[in-house]
Amino acid sequence: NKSEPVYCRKDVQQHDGRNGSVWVTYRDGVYDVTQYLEQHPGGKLILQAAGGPVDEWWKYWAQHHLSPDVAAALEALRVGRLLDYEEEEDQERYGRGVWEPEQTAPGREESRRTGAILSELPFQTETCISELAAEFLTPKGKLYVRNHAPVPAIETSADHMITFVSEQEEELDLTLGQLQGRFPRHRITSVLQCTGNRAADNIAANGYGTSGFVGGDSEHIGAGMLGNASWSGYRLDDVLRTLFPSLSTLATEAIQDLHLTLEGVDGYYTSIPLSIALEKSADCLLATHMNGEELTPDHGFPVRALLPGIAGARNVKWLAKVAIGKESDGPWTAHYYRKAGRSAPIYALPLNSVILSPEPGAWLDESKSAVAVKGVAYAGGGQYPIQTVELSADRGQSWQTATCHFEEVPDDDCQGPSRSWVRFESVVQLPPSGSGARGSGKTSGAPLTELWCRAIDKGGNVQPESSLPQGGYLYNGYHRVPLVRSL
Ligand code: MTE
Ligand code: MO
Repeated sequence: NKSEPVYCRKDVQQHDGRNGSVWVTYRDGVYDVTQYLEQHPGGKLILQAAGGPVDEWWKYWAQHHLSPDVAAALEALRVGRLLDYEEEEDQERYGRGVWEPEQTAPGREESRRTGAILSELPFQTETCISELAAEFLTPKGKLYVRNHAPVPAIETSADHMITFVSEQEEELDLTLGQLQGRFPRHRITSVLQCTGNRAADNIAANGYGTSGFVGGDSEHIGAGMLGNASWSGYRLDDVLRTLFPSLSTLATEAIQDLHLTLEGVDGYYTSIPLSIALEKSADCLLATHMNGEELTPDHGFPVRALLPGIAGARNVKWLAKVAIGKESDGPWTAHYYRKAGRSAPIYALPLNSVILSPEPGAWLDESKSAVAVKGVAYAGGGQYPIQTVELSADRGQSWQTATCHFEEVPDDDCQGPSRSWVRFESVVQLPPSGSGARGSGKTSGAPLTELWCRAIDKGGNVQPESSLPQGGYLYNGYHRVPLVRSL
């Protein structure tokens, strides 16, 4: 379009949001995104690109590259053409230091070995089920990684600063060294689970499921965006009540209205109800260590929120700011990680259990009458700990009780119900060959049977046969593992 206005980079720079209008450039286009700010799923985060090229920023929040919607939305906002320029000169003038290419973070090689890589940048993995079955405490290199952006380069632990904000009192900057001098350390053993774990099962049951992961479909997301570790650091309730004494004078109703926004150095932020953060039995931590060792960069070095029983998405890594106030209006609270119909943000994880061995599709000798089964069960954010796990080899007609191992970490300081997983095992009797539940058994590769498992908590709650769609997240129906007959 020849009649289109032409702009140089300086012109675009004028529209960096400070004068109320926001322009960005993409390839040879100049776009006025001012009106779009309200609709943008990422909210005002787009301001990070204001007055300059949006590509760099897209590289950072990588989901944009994969969505044709984004390009279409942008094209509608085109106001002109960008003048050609020397690549080199642009680098110098517009290079933004924060978006350095990601370093190979320590521990990442092991993640590559033990997990299926969902994407390299941002780095995302799902741990292989066989790796999860091996230990009670998932080692750091085996815990799934779910990043939304590049890992921020943070060198220091003791000097790393967290800003604490409340509406009532003055803002406080405290380094981890200062927190260490003021607060006792505590250890909590807990599961960490991505809201999108078991997305494939959700798709099979409900036709829709999402891991929310950046870059593609979720049909392959099994049960490996899950791990169990012993986390240590400072209790969030301790820290907040000490730093903000006025919290203790607030009425319960006033607390009910407040939220705690947790913000990471990478720019990711989300909130949880303040009542959860202040609840002793919620056992929330500002965690600096995992299984007795410093966090690795991928898991939030030097400090992350560890919120037992609460969806992984709220467990903000590389914590920079902790603020009491309104519910976050950021994308990861207001747009993603919400319940059915986007009705409300997801917080608590549901009661769940998964079979870790045998793996789906495992071959079973036709002559065998029993199979050894192993797995894990956890209470999520529920009120009651795990009571028992049941297994079925005849599609729910009969159930056999598994043996649960209620392991404990000796110095665990958990005040509420255990948020750790419970490992279970059993030798499950298979229905006699030829019975309907085992299939005809004559075709090579035909499913022989399915193993099902379900967890029951001490309050009598039973994991459901199939769970309703929760915005595509949090599937907790019976875990079903198809087994295949051998020749
Ligand atoms: N915190 C920050 N700052 N940035 C992130 O991208 N991802 C969240 C959460 N905290 C994320 C974050 C999501 S969706 C999950 S599931 C967990 O971190 C994953 O933690 P892990 O990578 O240590 O397993
Ligand atoms: Mo997640």
